Amino acid sequence: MSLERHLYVGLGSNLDDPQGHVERALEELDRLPLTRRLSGSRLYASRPLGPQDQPDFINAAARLESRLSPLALLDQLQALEQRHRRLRRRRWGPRTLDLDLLLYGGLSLHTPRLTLPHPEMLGRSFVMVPLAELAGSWTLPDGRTIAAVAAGLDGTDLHPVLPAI
Ligand code: A4P
Ligand code: MG
Repeated sequence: MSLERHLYVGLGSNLDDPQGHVERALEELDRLPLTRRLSGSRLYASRPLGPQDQPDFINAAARLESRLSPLALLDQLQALEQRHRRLRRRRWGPRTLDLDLLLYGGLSLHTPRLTLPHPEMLGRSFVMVPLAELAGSWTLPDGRTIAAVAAGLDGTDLHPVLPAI
Protein backbone atom coordinates (compact mmCIF):
# COMPACT_ATOMS: atom_id res chain seq x y z
CA MET A 1 0.00 0.00 0.00
CA SER A 2 1.41 3.38 -0.92
CA LEU A 3 2.25 6.11 1.52
CA GLU A 4 -0.27 8.83 0.85
CA ARG A 5 0.71 12.37 1.76
CA HIS A 6 -2.35 14.45 1.04
CA LEU A 7 -4.99 13.12 3.38
CA TYR A 8 -7.27 15.60 5.10
CA VAL A 9 -9.71 15.04 7.93
CA GLY A 10 -12.38 17.45 9.19
CA LEU A 11 -13.10 17.50 12.93
CA GLY A 12 -16.23 18.77 14.66
CA SER A 13 -17.71 18.71 18.15
CA ASN A 14 -20.50 20.51 19.97
CA LEU A 15 -21.00 18.58 23.22
CA ASP A 16 -19.18 18.17 26.54
CA ASP A 17 -16.25 20.58 26.16
CA PRO A 18 -16.05 20.65 22.35
CA GLN A 19 -12.66 22.37 22.31
CA GLY A 20 -11.22 19.62 24.53
CA HIS A 21 -12.61 16.88 22.25
CA VAL A 22 -11.13 18.50 19.14
CA GLU A 23 -7.75 19.18 20.75
CA ARG A 24 -7.49 15.61 22.05
CA ALA A 25 -8.58 14.18 18.71
CA LEU A 26 -5.87 16.20 16.93
CA GLU A 27 -3.32 14.50 19.19
CA GLU A 28 -4.92 11.08 18.78
CA LEU A 29 -4.87 11.28 14.98
CA ASP A 30 -1.09 11.26 15.30
CA ARG A 31 -1.25 7.89 17.06
CA LEU A 32 -3.47 5.93 14.67
CA PRO A 33 -1.82 2.81 13.23
CA LEU A 34 0.48 3.46 10.25
CA THR A 35 -0.52 7.11 10.36
CA ARG A 36 1.05 10.41 11.29
CA ARG A 37 -0.44 13.88 11.62
CA LEU A 38 1.57 16.39 9.60
CA SER A 39 -0.32 19.55 10.51
CA GLY A 40 -3.48 20.92 12.02
CA SER A 41 -5.51 24.06 11.42
CA ARG A 42 -6.59 26.59 14.00
CA LEU A 43 -9.80 25.82 15.86
CA TYR A 44 -12.94 27.64 14.76
CA ALA A 45 -16.25 28.24 16.51
CA SER A 46 -19.19 27.88 14.13
CA ARG A 47 -22.97 28.14 14.23
CA PRO A 48 -24.64 24.77 13.70
CA LEU A 49 -25.62 23.76 10.23
CA GLY A 50 -28.93 21.94 10.49
CA PRO A 51 -31.08 22.07 13.64
CA GLN A 52 -30.43 25.35 15.48
CA ASP A 53 -31.51 24.09 18.92
CA GLN A 54 -28.03 22.75 19.63
CA PRO A 55 -24.76 24.30 20.84
CA ASP A 56 -22.24 25.94 18.52
CA PHE A 57 -19.54 23.70 17.07
CA ILE A 58 -15.80 23.71 17.30
CA ASN A 59 -14.30 22.72 13.92
CA ALA A 60 -10.79 22.12 12.64
CA ALA A 61 -8.94 20.23 9.91
CA ALA A 62 -5.85 18.02 9.96
CA ARG A 63 -3.43 16.76 7.37
CA LEU A 64 -2.25 13.17 7.72
CA GLU A 65 0.08 10.78 6.01
CA SER A 66 -0.90 7.14 6.22
CA ARG A 67 -0.31 3.69 4.83
CA LEU A 68 -3.93 2.74 5.55
CA SER A 69 -6.35 2.25 2.68
CA PRO A 70 -9.27 4.70 2.57
CA LEU A 71 -11.68 2.22 4.19
CA ALA A 72 -9.15 1.14 6.82
CA LEU A 73 -8.61 4.81 7.67
CA LEU A 74 -12.38 5.36 7.90
CA ASP A 75 -12.54 2.37 10.31
CA GLN A 76 -9.90 4.03 12.46
CA LEU A 77 -11.66 7.40 12.40
CA GLN A 78 -14.96 5.80 13.41
CA ALA A 79 -13.23 3.86 16.21
CA LEU A 80 -11.75 7.15 17.43
CA GLU A 81 -15.23 8.72 17.37
CA GLN A 82 -16.46 5.81 19.48
CA ARG A 83 -13.67 6.32 21.99
CA HIS A 84 -15.04 9.83 22.42
CA ARG A 85 -18.36 8.15 23.21
CA ARG A 86 -20.02 9.66 20.23
CA LEU A 87 -23.73 8.84 20.18
CA ARG A 88 -25.42 8.85 16.79
CA ARG A 89 -28.83 10.17 17.66
CA ARG A 90 -30.15 12.25 14.82
CA ARG A 91 -28.75 13.42 11.54
CA TRP A 92 -26.96 16.76 11.87
CA GLY A 93 -27.64 16.68 15.61
CA PRO A 94 -25.18 17.29 18.47
CA ARG A 95 -22.13 15.06 18.80
CA THR A 96 -19.03 14.78 20.95
CA LEU A 97 -16.82 14.08 17.95
CA ASP A 98 -17.39 13.88 14.22
CA LEU A 99 -14.48 12.94 11.96
CA ASP A 100 -14.98 13.22 8.22
CA LEU A 101 -12.43 12.01 5.70
CA LEU A 102 -12.36 15.00 3.35
CA LEU A 103 -9.68 14.13 0.79
CA TYR A 104 -7.59 11.04 0.22
CA GLY A 105 -5.09 12.37 -2.29
CA GLY A 106 -6.81 12.85 -5.62
CA LEU A 107 -8.97 9.78 -5.16
CA SER A 108 -12.64 9.83 -6.18
CA LEU A 109 -14.66 7.05 -4.58
CA HIS A 110 -18.34 6.22 -4.35
CA THR A 111 -19.11 3.27 -2.12
CA PRO A 112 -21.95 2.79 0.38
CA ARG A 113 -19.60 3.50 3.30
CA LEU A 114 -17.28 6.12 1.87
CA THR A 115 -17.54 8.93 -0.65
CA LEU A 116 -14.43 10.90 -1.61
CA PRO A 117 -13.97 13.79 -1.80
CA HIS A 118 -16.42 14.29 1.10
CA PRO A 119 -19.67 15.11 -0.69
CA GLU A 120 -20.75 18.04 1.48
CA MET A 121 -17.45 19.78 2.06
CA LEU A 122 -17.45 22.32 -0.78
CA GLY A 123 -20.43 24.25 0.58
CA ARG A 124 -19.39 24.32 4.23
CA SER A 125 -17.26 27.20 5.45
CA PHE A 126 -16.52 25.34 8.73
CA VAL A 127 -14.81 22.67 6.60
CA MET A 128 -13.27 24.70 3.79
CA VAL A 129 -11.80 27.59 5.81
CA PRO A 130 -9.75 25.33 8.15
CA LEU A 131 -8.85 23.12 5.19
CA ALA A 132 -7.64 26.16 3.23
CA GLU A 133 -5.09 26.84 6.00
CA LEU A 134 -3.51 23.46 5.25
CA ALA A 135 -4.15 22.94 1.54
CA GLY A 136 -5.13 26.28 0.02
CA SER A 137 -3.29 25.69 -3.24
CA TRP A 138 -4.67 22.17 -3.73
CA THR A 139 -6.60 22.03 -7.01
CA LEU A 140 -9.92 20.23 -6.98
CA PRO A 141 -11.15 18.12 -9.90
CA ASP A 142 -13.24 21.08 -11.12
CA GLY A 143 -10.08 23.22 -11.46
CA ARG A 144 -10.71 25.53 -8.48
CA THR A 145 -8.30 25.72 -5.59
CA ILE A 146 -9.42 25.05 -2.05
CA ALA A 147 -8.51 28.64 -1.15
CA ALA A 148 -10.79 29.96 -3.90
CA VAL A 149 -13.71 27.80 -2.78
CA ALA A 150 -13.20 28.83 0.86
CA ALA A 151 -13.05 32.52 -0.08
CA GLY A 152 -16.36 32.24 -1.92
CA LEU A 153 -18.28 30.94 1.10
CA ASP A 154 -20.11 33.01 3.68
CA GLY A 155 -17.91 32.82 6.77
CA THR A 156 -19.96 35.22 8.88
CA ASP A 157 -20.76 32.57 11.48
CA LEU A 158 -17.22 31.22 11.70
CA HIS A 159 -14.66 32.61 14.16
CA PRO A 160 -11.15 31.43 15.01
CA VAL A 161 -10.83 30.40 18.64
CA LEU A 162 -8.11 32.51 20.20
CA PRO A 163 -5.39 30.46 21.89
CA ALA A 164 -5.35 30.71 25.67
CA ILE A 165 -2.64 33.15 26.80
N1 A4P B 1 -19.38 8.41 4.91
C1 A4P B 1 -19.39 8.50 3.56
N2 A4P B 1 -18.36 9.23 3.11
C2 A4P B 1 -17.67 9.63 4.22
C3 A4P B 1 -16.49 10.42 4.39
N3 A4P B 1 -15.83 10.95 3.33
N4 A4P B 1 -16.07 10.64 5.66
C4 A4P B 1 -20.38 7.65 5.68
C5 A4P B 1 -16.74 10.12 6.73
N5 A4P B 1 -17.87 9.34 6.63
C6 A4P B 1 -18.33 9.11 5.37
O1 A4P B 1 -21.80 9.68 8.80
C7 A4P B 1 -22.71 8.77 8.17
C8 A4P B 1 -21.94 7.83 7.28
O2 A4P B 1 -21.28 8.56 6.28
C9 A4P B 1 -20.84 7.06 7.96
O3 A4P B 1 -21.28 5.87 8.54
C10 A4P B 1 -19.84 6.80 6.82
O4 A4P B 1 -19.85 5.44 6.42
P1 A4P B 1 -21.92 9.93 10.31
O5 A4P B 1 -20.80 10.83 10.70
O6 A4P B 1 -22.03 8.64 11.03
O7 A4P B 1 -23.37 10.59 10.43
P2 A4P B 1 -23.71 12.07 10.65
O8 A4P B 1 -22.46 12.86 10.92
O9 A4P B 1 -24.82 12.15 11.64
O10 A4P B 1 -24.33 12.50 9.27
P3 A4P B 1 -23.58 13.29 8.21
O11 A4P B 1 -24.51 13.50 7.07
O12 A4P B 1 -22.27 12.65 7.94
O13 A4P B 1 -23.37 14.64 8.96
P4 A4P B 1 -22.17 15.57 8.63
O14 A4P B 1 -22.23 15.84 7.17
O15 A4P B 1 -20.94 15.00 9.20
O16 A4P B 1 -22.60 16.87 9.36
N6 A4P B 1 -22.46 22.42 11.90
C11 A4P B 1 -21.25 22.97 12.18
N7 A4P B 1 -21.16 24.30 12.37
N8 A4P B 1 -20.11 22.21 12.26
C12 A4P B 1 -20.16 20.84 12.05
O17 A4P B 1 -19.11 20.16 12.16
N9 A4P B 1 -21.52 18.91 11.48
C13 A4P B 1 -22.67 18.34 11.14
C14 A4P B 1 -22.67 16.91 10.77
C15 A4P B 1 -23.90 19.13 11.08
N10 A4P B 1 -23.74 20.54 11.38
C16 A4P B 1 -22.54 21.07 11.68
C17 A4P B 1 -21.40 20.23 11.73
MG1 MG C 1 -19.85 12.74 9.61
